[in-house]
Amino acid sequence: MLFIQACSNPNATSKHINNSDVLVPAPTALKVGEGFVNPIGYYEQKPRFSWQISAQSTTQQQTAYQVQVASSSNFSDSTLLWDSQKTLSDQNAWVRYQGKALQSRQKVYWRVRIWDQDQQASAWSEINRIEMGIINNDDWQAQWIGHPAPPERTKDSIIFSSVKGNAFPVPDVEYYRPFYLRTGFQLPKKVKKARLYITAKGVFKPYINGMAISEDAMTPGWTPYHKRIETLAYDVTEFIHTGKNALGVAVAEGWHSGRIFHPTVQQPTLPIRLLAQLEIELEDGTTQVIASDKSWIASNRGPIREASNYDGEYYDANYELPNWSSPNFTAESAAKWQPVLVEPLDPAVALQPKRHKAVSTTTTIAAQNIVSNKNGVVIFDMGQNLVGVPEIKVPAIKGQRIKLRFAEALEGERFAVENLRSAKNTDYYVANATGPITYQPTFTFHGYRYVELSGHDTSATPSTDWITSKVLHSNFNVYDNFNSDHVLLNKLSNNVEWGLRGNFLDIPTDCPQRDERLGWTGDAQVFVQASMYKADVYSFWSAWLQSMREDQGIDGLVPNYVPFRSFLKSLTGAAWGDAATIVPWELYQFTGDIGVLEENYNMMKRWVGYHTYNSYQHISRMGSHGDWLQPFTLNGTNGGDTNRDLIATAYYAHSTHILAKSAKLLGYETDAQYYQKLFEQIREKFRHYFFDQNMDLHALITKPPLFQNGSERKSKAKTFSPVTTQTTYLLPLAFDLFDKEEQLAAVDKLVALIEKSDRHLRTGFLGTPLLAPVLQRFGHSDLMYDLLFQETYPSWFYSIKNGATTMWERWNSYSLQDGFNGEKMNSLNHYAYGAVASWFYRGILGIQPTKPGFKHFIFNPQFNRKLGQVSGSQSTPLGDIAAQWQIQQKNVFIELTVPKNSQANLMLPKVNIEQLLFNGQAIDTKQATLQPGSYEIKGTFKVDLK
Ligand code: RAM
Repeated sequence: MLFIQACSNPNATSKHINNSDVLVPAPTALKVGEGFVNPIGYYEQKPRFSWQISAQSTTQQQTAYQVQVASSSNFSDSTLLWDSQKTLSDQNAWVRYQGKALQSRQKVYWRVRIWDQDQQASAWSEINRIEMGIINNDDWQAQWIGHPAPPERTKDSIIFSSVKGNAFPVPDVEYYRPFYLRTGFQLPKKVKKARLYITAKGVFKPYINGMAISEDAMTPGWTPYHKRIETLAYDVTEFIHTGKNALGVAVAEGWHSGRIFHPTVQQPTLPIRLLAQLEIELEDGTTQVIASDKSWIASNRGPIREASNYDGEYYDANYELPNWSSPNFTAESAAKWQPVLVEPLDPAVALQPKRHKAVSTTTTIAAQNIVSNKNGVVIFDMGQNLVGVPEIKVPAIKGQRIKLRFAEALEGERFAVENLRSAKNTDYYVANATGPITYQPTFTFHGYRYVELSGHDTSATPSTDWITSKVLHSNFNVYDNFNSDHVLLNKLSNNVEWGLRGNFLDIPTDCPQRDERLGWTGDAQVFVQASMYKADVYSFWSAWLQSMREDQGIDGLVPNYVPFRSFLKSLTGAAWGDAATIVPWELYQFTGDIGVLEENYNMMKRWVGYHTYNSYQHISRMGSHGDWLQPFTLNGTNGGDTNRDLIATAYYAHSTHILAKSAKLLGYETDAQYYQKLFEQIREKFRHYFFDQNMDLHALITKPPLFQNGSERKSKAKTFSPVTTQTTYLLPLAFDLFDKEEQLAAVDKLVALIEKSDRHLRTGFLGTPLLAPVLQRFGHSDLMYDLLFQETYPSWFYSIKNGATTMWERWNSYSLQDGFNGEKMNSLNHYAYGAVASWFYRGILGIQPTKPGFKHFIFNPQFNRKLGQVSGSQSTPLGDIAAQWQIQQKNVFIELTVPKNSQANLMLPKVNIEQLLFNGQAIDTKQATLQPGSYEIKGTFKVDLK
């Protein structure tokens, strides 16, 4: 194999370089932690620093770096807090600060320079900043405040009474009434700087001097509130001025106080509270702190009468509170408000800066079409199943109630809402005058494609500009990074993106529309990899992992959903709780950040301990939801036919293997050896316990006893006849549980099963994501293409042929002909089956990481005659990897960009390379290690493409 050194820019003259005369451009793309740029309200006391080699630079590989952190932007000696000095290393990301831990509100400056392959130093980077949030409870002066009305949940709902026709026969919906809080303050001097630190038990929206200070929604988001509540920090300097000012905050129940799941589930009373601290620095250097305390006043007689995540919002304009958040609020108005109720901070509940971006409007979508307008009821089609809120601009009649309902699909022209179960997803607006109104709900979100409007002024002719939708999700960047010449494949990629958007609303949820919307761990572990290809979601996942650590039981149990609420059932299951090992591991593979393994190692280890506790002689007896929603089950259950002990034991082995590898990377040698041995023992046992010599399942398998001491299961049956499924083979093949020869036999069995089902998948949540990696690894990418390109049930394209604009929960959730399939649990926005999108990048496009963080990757596109052209990119800590390929008869044209500080190997087994050009210059090789730069490859196929 040849080693190609990409030639440096021939125009660059080489000369001696000193610091004032640097040719090597400064590093760029400076980031802190999991991707923050100049953060305000930062969370990490020992931040990690990342940068990239400038794309313009002739530097190919970094050989050393120097990071400096200082309390002043002049970096004078006396202000230096940490200087890494010149450190010989190619690491350009996740370099950990080693100075004194940063404290609440501390502001620091940082910069970096690097040395290239010729030991030349770069210029210093631009100076970036970090401003810490309030990191300790003790650093708050504010107290929790709330409305003095009794904290009980109330049932006197104006709108959500008589829940009829739902899957769950329920009493009237209970809710907390939203309320408004305010205070006024006077400033003698000009403002230099102002920060608002704020959070709620519930959800909040802050206003200063009559203006909303941010676009964030549903803040502070959802964490295990009994242990930790995230706080937000805002730069509000612009909103405050000399003289009279006012701070007002509206609050509602959100996840904290609102119901979780359907209303038959008994839930505790958790009142809504606000915590706010406005810190103002005046020009003369004095400071003023406006903190939530007993001087504030509250009103629950404002326009947002009711608000609930599941049920919607009720806005009555007759209750509007003029000037409530501005200094012009009159004493007369104030007299109708009440003094607030005050509670101290609870030392057991940590207040910590939010460690990922808050939810915000990321896109606005206009209604595409009016589907029907009958008897004063208008149905709008947004053209896309989405998650967010509408903004309506509608003619209203005084005193009349405008009603908005939301549905994911129609059945003919019927507005089908049964799959929302008990979630009412209904917004109301009561007009206080006749004429056009504009309204957007504040404290709710809906999953929908269609909007039904009624109660408006029906003398006006509706038009599509009456409704736009504000798409809400955690405010990260979604990449537009995959394209091909195949319409359905592009649509699938797009649907996966919409599934991601819709279910990344502060936490990763199963679905965004019905009375569930929970952080199901199983769904998350199957989708994490695909999500990292599609969006900048590292901080999103890391934040959720913190909640997972907090929700882990003392016995190591990791719940089925995170955040967990103790009043909910369904504690854990294999493959679900295994998110504890799989999510950190996948994040590490993508980023190369050992920090994520460090942070989660203890949780991973305790989870494996829980597995061990639930196993008998290495066979797991942990229950699970099984290969959830497998199509064509023999047993007719949602859990599918794949044997549960086999699933649980495969995951036990897999998690143990991940743990062993993580221990090794972290330098925990004893653990590494112990868990590697344990992995091998489980693996050995797994093969013989479940499979015979022909690699078929044993006809009868003994059930493992339920208890550690070997005593039996309660059930009389001691054995079971297992059913062989595609997932039966996919799990051990993907998790490396077979020896070489066994592998080949197992692959044959798997392929035969797929052939037998007419080249269709028969897999649920667990098996489906493994199809592509397993089939590619064992040389069956063409079969994967067949599965992927099927248009009949069950397949990905089947949903698209039936109008899908998102990923569905079931392979047959809906059909154009029959509408919803009748199952009560049936969402049209579930990301799990979108896991296949990983293969678009890893397989079809061919970018396979071989070292964490894409420090090295293999370029190994899977050509198939179904596709003539594919292009895409992958964002990495080193920069973007971009690739495209195009097939014309027997020829293939490839373009590949290897980012700085990375390397790649070509693997084009089906292709004779005719020409390999680097920056236009011919390179005479067929297989090569490619250095950073852009390459063009021209080849001819050795074989006829399938
Ligand atoms: C459903 C959820 C989720 C799945 C569990 C087992 O309620 O929607 O997707 O993980 O069941």
